[in-house]
Amino acid sequence: MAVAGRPNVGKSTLVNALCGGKVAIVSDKPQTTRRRIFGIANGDDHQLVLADLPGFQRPLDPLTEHMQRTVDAAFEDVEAVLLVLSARERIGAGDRFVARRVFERGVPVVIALNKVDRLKGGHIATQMETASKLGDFHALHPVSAKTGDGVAELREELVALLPEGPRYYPQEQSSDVPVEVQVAELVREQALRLTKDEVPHAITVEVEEIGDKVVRADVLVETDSQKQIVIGKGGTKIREIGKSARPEIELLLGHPVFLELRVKVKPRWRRDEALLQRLGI
Ligand SMILES: Nc1nc2c(ncn2[C@@H]2O[C@H](COP(=O)(O)OP(=O)(O)OP(=O)(O)O)[C@@H](O)[C@H]2O)c(=O)[nH]1
Ligand SMILES: [Mg+2]
Repeated sequence: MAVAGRPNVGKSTLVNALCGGKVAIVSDKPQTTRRRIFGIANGDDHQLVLADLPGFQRPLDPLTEHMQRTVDAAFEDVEAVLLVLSARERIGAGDRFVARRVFERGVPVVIALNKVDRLKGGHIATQMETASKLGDFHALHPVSAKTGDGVAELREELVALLPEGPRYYPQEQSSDVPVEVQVAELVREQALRLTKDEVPHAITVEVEEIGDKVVRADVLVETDSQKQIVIGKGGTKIREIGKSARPEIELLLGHPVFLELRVKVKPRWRRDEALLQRLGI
C-alpha cells in the first residue's frame, strides 16, 4: 500500500504511528523523505506493508527527479493508496494534482485528513467536505499522526483492504531499511532539525563504519559556507547534531557508541548520479 501526498503533510509521521514505532525520519522541512521506505505494521493475523514515499513535486534537479521517479514507480502495482492531506492547510491545487494521479490508478483510495489536533470541529468538517470532492474515495478518516487520534480506526480500515496471503516479512521486522541507512537517516534528522533555509536540502549523510564502539559518518554539504554553518562556532552545531542523534542510534544498535561525525563539502552531490545510487535514492 503506497502513502501519497504533498511534501510535509505528515506521511512519515503517520506511517510511524500506524507501525507503532519509528520507521521513517520526520522534520518540519519539506522533502524530508528522499527514498521509498517500507513500514511494516504487524498484527496477529495480518501484515500491513506501507510504502512511505517522498512528497509529490515538480523535479528540479537529479535528486528531486530521482525522488519523483520513486513515487511514480511505487504506483505501478499497488493494491490501495493512502492519500494524506493536511487539515492545517488549504486543500488546494497541489493536493488535487496528487489526487488525480492517485485516483487514476483505479485502486481503493483511503484519505487521511491529518493534523486535526487542536483544530475546531467546524473547521475539520469543512476540510473533510473539501477532501471528499477530490475523487471517488473508499474511506475518509480525520486523524492526528502526532497524538494518535483516529490512527487505530484508520489502521483497521487499511487492514480490511488487505488481500489474504502470507506474510512478506518476519513478524519482528518493522522496516526494509538497512541499518547503515537507518543510522544515516537518524543523523540527517537531527541535521535537518538544527539547520534552516537552503541548508537542510543540501545535506546528506553517508555512514562509513558501524563498529562495536564507534560509528563514523560523513555529513555532506554542497558548499564551504554550508559546511561552516553545519559545523557551527567552535564545532557547537555538529556536536549538538551528534549529541541528539546518538541516543536513538544506540537504541537501534542496542549498545553504547561513540558517534564520530565529519562535515565534508561535496560540490553538487545532488547531481551526482553515482552517489545518489550509493545512497539508495
Ligand atoms: N500538529 C501536527 N503536526 C504533525 C502531524 N503529523 C505530522 N506533523 C508535523 O508535520 C511535519 C512534517 O511531517 P513529516 O511526517 O516529515 O511529513 P512528510 O509528509 O513525510 O514530509 P516529506 O517526507 O518531506 O514529504 C513535522 O514537523 C511533523 O511533526 C499531526 O498530526 N499534527
Ligand atoms: Mg516523509
